[in-house]
Amino acid sequence: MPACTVPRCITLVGLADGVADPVGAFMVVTRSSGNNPVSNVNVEISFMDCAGVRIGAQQAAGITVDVAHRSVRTTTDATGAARFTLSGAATGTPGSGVQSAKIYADGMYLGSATVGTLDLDGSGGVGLADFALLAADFYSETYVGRSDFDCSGTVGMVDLSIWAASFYSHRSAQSPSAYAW
Ligand SMILES: [Ca+2]
Repeated sequence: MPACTVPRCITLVGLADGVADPVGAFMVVTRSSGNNPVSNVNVEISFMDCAGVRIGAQQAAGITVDVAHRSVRTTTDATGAARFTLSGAATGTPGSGVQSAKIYADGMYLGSATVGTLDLDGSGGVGLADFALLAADFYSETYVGRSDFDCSGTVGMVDLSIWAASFYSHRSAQSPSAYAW
């Protein structure tokens, strides 16, 4: 679809009291060629090519988790927006690279996004064990998408500050209780 808006970065977050950290909110907006919003479009985020990334089995109301296709989906509202805040984590090993998540609207490819994970080891929410992994990514010679929260193409000081803000907010204090994959 022309004139659609897709994120370049997706950040998987932890939870607090069972609610996914709102810092991870993003949306895909679908518009017609006449630039009008299109409602009831099925928007799917595919993580099939995102090695080292896992998604919480239980997401917010309205978001369907498709285990077989390693994707999540929801439909656009009256403003053409499909809204997501996804709980998830890295597997603890570096994986997923640049623009690895693929975004589709009613099966049509719209674009792709880099996937960051604030909870890098997938347990205990966002904590100091994750910071150790983040620091390793920061010093790594190899690009690591999971720690590139601003999807700049490198892991730098901005990413460290984004992670620290999450840590101190305590809104990602829990990891998902179960993972879809
Ligand atoms: Ca953790």
